[in-house]
Amino acid sequence: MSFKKIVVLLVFISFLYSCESKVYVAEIPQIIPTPSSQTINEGYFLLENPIGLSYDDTFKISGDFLRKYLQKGNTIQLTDNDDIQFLLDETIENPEGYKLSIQPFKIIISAKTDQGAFYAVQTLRQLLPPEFENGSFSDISTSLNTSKNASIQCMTITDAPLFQYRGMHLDVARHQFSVDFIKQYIDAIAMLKMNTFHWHLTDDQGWRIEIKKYPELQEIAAYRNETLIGHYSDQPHQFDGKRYGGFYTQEEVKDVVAYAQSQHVTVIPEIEMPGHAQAAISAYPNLGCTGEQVDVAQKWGVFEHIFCSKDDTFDFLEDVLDEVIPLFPSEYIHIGGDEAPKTNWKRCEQCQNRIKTEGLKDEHELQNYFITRIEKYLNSKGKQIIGWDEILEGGLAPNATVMSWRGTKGAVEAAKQKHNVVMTPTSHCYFDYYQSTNPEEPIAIGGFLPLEKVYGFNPIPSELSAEESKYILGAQGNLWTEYIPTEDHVEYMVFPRILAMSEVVWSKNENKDYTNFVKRVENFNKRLDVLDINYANHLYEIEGELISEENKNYYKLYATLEDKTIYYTLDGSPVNLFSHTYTKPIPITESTKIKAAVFDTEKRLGNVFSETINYHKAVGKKITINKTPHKSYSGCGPEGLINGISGSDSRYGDKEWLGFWGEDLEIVIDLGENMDINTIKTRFHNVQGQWIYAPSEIFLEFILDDGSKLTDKITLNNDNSNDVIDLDYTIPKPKNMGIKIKTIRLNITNYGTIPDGKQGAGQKAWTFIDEIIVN
Ligand code: NAG
Repeated sequence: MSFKKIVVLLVFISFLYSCESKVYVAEIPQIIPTPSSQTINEGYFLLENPIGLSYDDTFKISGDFLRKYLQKGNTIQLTDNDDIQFLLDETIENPEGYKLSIQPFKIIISAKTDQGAFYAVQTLRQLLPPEFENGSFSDISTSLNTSKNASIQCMTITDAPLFQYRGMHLDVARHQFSVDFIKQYIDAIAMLKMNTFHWHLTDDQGWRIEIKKYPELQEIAAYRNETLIGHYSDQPHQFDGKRYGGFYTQEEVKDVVAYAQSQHVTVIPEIEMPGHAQAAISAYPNLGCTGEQVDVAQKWGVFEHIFCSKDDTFDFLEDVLDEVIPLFPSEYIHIGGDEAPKTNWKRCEQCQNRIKTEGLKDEHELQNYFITRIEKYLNSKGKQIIGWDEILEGGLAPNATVMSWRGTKGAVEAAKQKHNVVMTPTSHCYFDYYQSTNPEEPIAIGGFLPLEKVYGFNPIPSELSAEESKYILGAQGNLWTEYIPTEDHVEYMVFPRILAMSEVVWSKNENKDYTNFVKRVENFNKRLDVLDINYANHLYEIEGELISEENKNYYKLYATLEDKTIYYTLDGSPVNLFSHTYTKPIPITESTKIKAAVFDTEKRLGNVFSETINYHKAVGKKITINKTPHKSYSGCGPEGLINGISGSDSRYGDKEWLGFWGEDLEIVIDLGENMDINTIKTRFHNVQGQWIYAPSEIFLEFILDDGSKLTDKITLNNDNSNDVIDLDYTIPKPKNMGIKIKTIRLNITNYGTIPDGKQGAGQKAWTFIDEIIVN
């Protein structure tokens, strides 16, 4: 210890003693993702110039990263002493694990690999004041006065990831983002100890990677003439009339890949096949089955122009892969495989010939032939393939890794066949879905994936045994960008959900706790502010639920952050600091409009929560459904269908809607007493692009007070593009005859297997049902 340091220590100790009220009580640091174990020790490491940093080539990437990080803003003078020291520790089991020991005059980073040490550095980074992020922490000599800020609490952290694959995906085909932004995206991935960037480079709406042998990919496939304005469901479709596009040159790709390597992030490129290929086919029509000249797609969805299975296509794809392979050191190449309608293959002579000569059963086996042939080629070049779970269709290519996105069924199937799996189910990993029910949210594709749901994701499907679970490599957050044209908007969709995902893939289940997590998010947001990263902030929003106890109904409010005070009104009037303070569930006896918000001592912190309870005759009564809602869309349970609250029009995943996959339903509402009932209303979601189809037929049965029954059959017109289909039924009663009803039964027939020519053809349709309003 240098003489100077001893003096500093003495000054510091006398400072602490001189102002007792300032004695600092150590808190567990607010690190995201939360480490495996952290122990607080006495004392501080003072950030005091000069600071020694020493490491050798074993820790080149992590050491260089820390050096650069500390030198932002030029406040810290680094020497090559060993105040901060990197040690090789072969006893650490997990190659990505590390130990970080903060001592009064030393910081020791121990790891078995540079990557492990890199994650220690990311933890250390979060122990420093946020201002270090942009070098605006200007005066480290102030450390003596602000022990909490510029000195680090002594502690020991031992840490390692739960999963080896920790990914984030970005679609640059629907909208493209600058190289600088892609690097910032990689920065965020690395900061959160994630290690994979899945770069979705080609799709129907644009081909974004330079392939020198095929110049028309750059000239034609990289540009679309115009783009759909607003949401796909807005009718009629309107277009902006502006040419849109661009591509990354191979030099830019190399630059991005090298940048990612300098942060221990692997870049997996995705070249989509055989579907989502319309951009490529627009440049080289011969690659399709019909030879037709098609445009680069200008709207979103699934397109029938897919790669033909003729040899010319394979020649093209092999040439493309020959240029892609040397750019990406990654073991994996993602070959897409999703959403390939077989319409053209069915009527294509060459594809039908291929089916015959290869002895294939049908077009699904042809899909398998396609993927397996590409896999063989890539394996021969030392690469492995990953594909979306449709690659299970017609048999799985021998060495393929499956990316399970349509729920977890694909994952279970693949793991049971001893194939590796990466989990990205739409229900928990699609960051293009809405994250709040707030009507002011920017437009999103649909769905509903709030922070808490991401946080609660367990990548291991419950159907798997411990042995089979080993095939689950990890999980990934996906960002499809149909509705995300700007970089700010990308950040908004990604943050804070990426924070939750980082903890899903890194932290042990027993260390996870949502209440504690959101507090850490609140703290982390300060770092994002300094980093100038845009994020959605729904931390100060409120949630509510109707509860029924002993035949009485109450409304319960919850704040995301438990330490905040909720104020509310019940007459729809604006909420302010003079409104009621919420202390216990509010009795509800009539239709009510609740407004509520979280305030600190002087101002409102978040958006105003507003909920309308439409008090109808079934509210709080008994309801049973013969099927359990799908676990990803179980809302607030069957009771949610008679809680007086309707779901939002666009967010079928909110807690008021219930989702069932391919099942017929019987719903019984027991009113408990005979009532005069005239109408039954409900709604079904019908967003066919997401395989949600309103049912065509519903049978209604009413049991009257004398035990007799009234029945009726209702036919719904679901063959249109309305997102929501209403059922609005008035009970036909003979004139002047009052009838009393005690039980209502609805038998809802699922739409069935989705027919050819419709989105999701061949799949089971989803049924989504909202509030059943009885009056
Ligand atoms: C799916 C498509 C994707 C689209 C996204 C939107 C996969 C594997 N495929 O329909 O092209 O952008 O959903 O959420 O996700």
